[in-house]
Amino acid sequence: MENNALALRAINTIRFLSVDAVQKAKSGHPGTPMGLAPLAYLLWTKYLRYNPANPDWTGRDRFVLSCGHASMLLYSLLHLTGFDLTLDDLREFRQWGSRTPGHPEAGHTPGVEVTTGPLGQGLGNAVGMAMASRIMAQRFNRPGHEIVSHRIVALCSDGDLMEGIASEAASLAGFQRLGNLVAFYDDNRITIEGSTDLAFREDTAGRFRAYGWNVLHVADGNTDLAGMASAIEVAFSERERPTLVIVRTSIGYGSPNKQDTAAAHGAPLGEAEVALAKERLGWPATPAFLVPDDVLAHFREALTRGEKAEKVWRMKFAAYAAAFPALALEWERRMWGDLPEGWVEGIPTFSPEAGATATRSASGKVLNAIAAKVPELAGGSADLSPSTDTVIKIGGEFLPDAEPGGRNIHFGVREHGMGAVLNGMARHGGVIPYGATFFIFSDYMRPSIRLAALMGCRVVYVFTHDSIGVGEDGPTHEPVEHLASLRAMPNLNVVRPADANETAAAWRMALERTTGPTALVLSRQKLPILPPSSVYRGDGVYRGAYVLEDAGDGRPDVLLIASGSEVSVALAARKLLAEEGVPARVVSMPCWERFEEQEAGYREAVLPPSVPARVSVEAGSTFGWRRYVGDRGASVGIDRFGASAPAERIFRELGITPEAVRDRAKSVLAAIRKGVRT
Ligand SMILES: Cc1ncc(C[n+]2csc(CCOP(=O)(O)OP(=O)(O)O)c2C)c(N)n1
Ligand SMILES: [Mg+2]
Repeated sequence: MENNALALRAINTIRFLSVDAVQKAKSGHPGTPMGLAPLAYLLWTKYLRYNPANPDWTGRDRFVLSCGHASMLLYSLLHLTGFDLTLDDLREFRQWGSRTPGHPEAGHTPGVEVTTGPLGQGLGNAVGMAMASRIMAQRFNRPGHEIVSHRIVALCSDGDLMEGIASEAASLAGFQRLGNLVAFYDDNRITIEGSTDLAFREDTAGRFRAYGWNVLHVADGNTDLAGMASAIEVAFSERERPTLVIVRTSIGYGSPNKQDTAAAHGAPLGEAEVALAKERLGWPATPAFLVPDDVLAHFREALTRGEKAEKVWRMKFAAYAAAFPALALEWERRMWGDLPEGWVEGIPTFSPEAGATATRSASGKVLNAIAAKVPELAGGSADLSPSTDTVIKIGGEFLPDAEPGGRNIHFGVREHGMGAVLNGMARHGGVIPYGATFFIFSDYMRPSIRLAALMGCRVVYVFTHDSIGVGEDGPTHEPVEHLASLRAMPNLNVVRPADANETAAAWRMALERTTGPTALVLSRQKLPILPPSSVYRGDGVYRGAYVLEDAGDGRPDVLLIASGSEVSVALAARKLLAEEGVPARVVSMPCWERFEEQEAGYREAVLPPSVPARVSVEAGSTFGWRRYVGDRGASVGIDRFGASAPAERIFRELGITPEAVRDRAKSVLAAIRKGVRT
């Protein structure tokens, strides 16, 4: 390995592009790119397989910067190697409308695989990508035709490895023996508050070995390029286990007063210190954003290397397509993200005569029907598949020793890790991932759900046991604020179906949605099945809310708006009101977000502005319902924690009953007629 002058200047170019961009932005993280520049240089000029001219080439290695605060490291590399990211883009670091936001954002900057910043998530994403890659390899590779052979390479920091999510994901990766995964740990022993001696002194190598990882060390990640290169080569030749390469580096390397201190982490070095660092490393003081021509030419060899690598892969794929035309078509379709022709044909319709059915059970039937037609659907639960009904019966097991091709994933009791893995699978492509747990434990995966929404990942969450309907397990297991809380999240669709038929529609909506995640919120308890003719009338269910049962003449005095299990409560309340001569309309509203996407005409036809008497019914926090019930309406819901008792008793005690809804509707109407507010 040549420790030559050009390599050193290339490394310094990465360092000072990062330093100058942070300085110009007057904010950012200069120290980590300075410390990681040598490792990143080696990976991006010698070892990673990618094509800057086609960042989406499906045969590429996936690079994940888990320590997203070091974004300038990635932006510098993307610019230098010839991705569509200019020096001016780097000059615009962290500015409004720029392609170089503070933390890397997938879909925003070419070459950024996943959105990172919340520590630990990126490592989880990398594990998910490695799992997706294995799923694709098992499905598509044939002897002599290995079209899936890329690696997943992650960089992570002290903070990444302190986060619990990293432990969950790394434990799963070790168990799964993901030999296509290599993580580099930037062991700089500095975090924001100072030395890692303040809070993190564990034996990281021992910990990862215990997870089943291969662990390598590089003692000097600042200057020993040869040592790093040989560690990379060993890591890249391992196929049986994931590898962690622990690289000892110096944050702020080259900065005379800030190297190896927390001061180099999250603030510009300052003009004076920038000058000193440039002097120390033999770098011209000016101009800022200096990229020497020979250095640029050296980095831009990535373009020819990448083009060649992609061409080799394309030839391989052409031979594959000739030998296995049907598989090649499936590969293209899946990587494109298209669903197969006729995929909805097997989705069942449920007849009311079938008797009451829990929406979780209906979901299990629908999932299996879809999985039979959609081979890319793969997932599982955090150790709750018998309860969440999320096993693909014909799917086989995704286990290191099982028959290849398994699609049922056992995430173990690792909700947060599961959330990040699902995002990585979705970003990898070729797989539509789903993950299940009790709705209450959506809290344990919320940070990953948020990133799925931010990245626009097609991920399906199957959240069952959705309310006090859980019953005897009590308040620890009874979601209350979860619907409101998830509805508050942009770009997440929350669907709480009222019955088996709405559940079928919900799954369909989830799979058809390519721009973000969908949470299916399902009941443990049995619910009556609504007539399919009402649910599907006018595509109502797909519009997020629709008139399920109307006042006889279509001129209701009061609107009852409900979701999930409370739709039945609203239907019963409507009958009670009718007995008293009060015409009521029941609106089933499984998905607020879909309803908001409808044109005003539809929304007003469902919720006529001329009817101010409105009552929402939902076994959860009333927070947010005012949007639909308005100032003069009321909400029947639960603004306290639940209780441990048979479910029916809790519903009664907490007032989620037809009688309570009827009474509330009457008092709302009376108040409106008297001209007072409730
Ligand atoms: C989940 C999460 N918590 C807190 C932060 C804020 N934060 C950013 S970097 C960092 C720690 C920095 O230490 P390290 O991870 O070792 O990175 P280094 O400074 O060495 O680059 C923290 C706490 C974050 N980004 N994500
Ligand atoms: Mg650190």
